[in-house]
Amino acid sequence: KSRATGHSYEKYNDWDTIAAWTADIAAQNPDLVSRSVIGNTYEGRPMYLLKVGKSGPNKKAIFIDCGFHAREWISPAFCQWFVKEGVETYGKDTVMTTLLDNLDFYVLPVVNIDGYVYTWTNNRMWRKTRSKNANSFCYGTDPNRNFNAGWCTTGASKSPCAETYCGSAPESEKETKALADFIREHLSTIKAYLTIHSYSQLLLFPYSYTYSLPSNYQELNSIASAASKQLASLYNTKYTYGPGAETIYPAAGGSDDWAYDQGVKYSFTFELRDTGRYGFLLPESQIKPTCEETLLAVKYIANYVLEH
Ligand code: ING
Ligand code: ZN
Repeated sequence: KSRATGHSYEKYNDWDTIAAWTADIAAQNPDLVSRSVIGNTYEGRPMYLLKVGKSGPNKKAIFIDCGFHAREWISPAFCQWFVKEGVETYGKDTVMTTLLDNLDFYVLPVVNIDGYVYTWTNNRMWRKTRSKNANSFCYGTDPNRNFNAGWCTTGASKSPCAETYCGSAPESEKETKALADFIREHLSTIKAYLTIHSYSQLLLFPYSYTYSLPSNYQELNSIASAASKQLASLYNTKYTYGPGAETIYPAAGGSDDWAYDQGVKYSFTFELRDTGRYGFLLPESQIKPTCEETLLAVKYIANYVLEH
């Protein structure tokens, strides 16, 4: 039975509601979902990770994270939606059943929890973490400039007051360190890395820190093309896809580039709806259609990874 937490898949949920939801969905689906903690945030909040899949031997895994950037509220909404779809359609939808029988999905519903809380309480447009910076009155590091992938060489700032501050060192943030540690510890099983941002309707893949193309560029490009086509099949939402540097802007220290260079050869950044009309303030009425179309793209990529 669900608790009276006020959780809704078609609303933006605050952190306490999401945290309670992670406990509930795991308790209600013990054969499909388990919860762990991969670390604590700067302000001390536990970083809950959901493992979604039927237990079995030697399973490949796909890592999906949401909520890198605090103000991109549609992103955590998608991670919640994805887990819901898994538990509700397992045994009914043949594709989802095959995916969960043969793969494990590690879903991190909110990476930057402190920042997310801050967008609910103080500043709806906050992007960064909430760590204190030495010798500055400004707070926070951009978690997507804080990974060890050409760290702070392009499209990032060394100024603690900048929105793209790369931090004092790679993985200086407790949140990025916890995520990176988890991926390093599970590199033998993790075959794909998906990180969900908004907005712009883009499907990006490496590299963003350099204009050089990844070794499997052609494969990534054709996966992105097919996934975008799947996504558009529902509501005709148009996505642009390609390597980050040329498709959006050069930017070093991103998690997708880092995961790729660790050997996770299917690494993608989604930039969900819209293209700017509402931007980060995407109305709740668009949560369901956005999540449904995105799910088609994610299922396509997961199925590709399963078969390759
Ligand atoms: N966009 C991403 C950002 O962090 C990105 C784009 C993707 C940069 C991958 C680097 C690597 O700026 C948003 N909206 O956050
Ligand atoms: Zn973002």
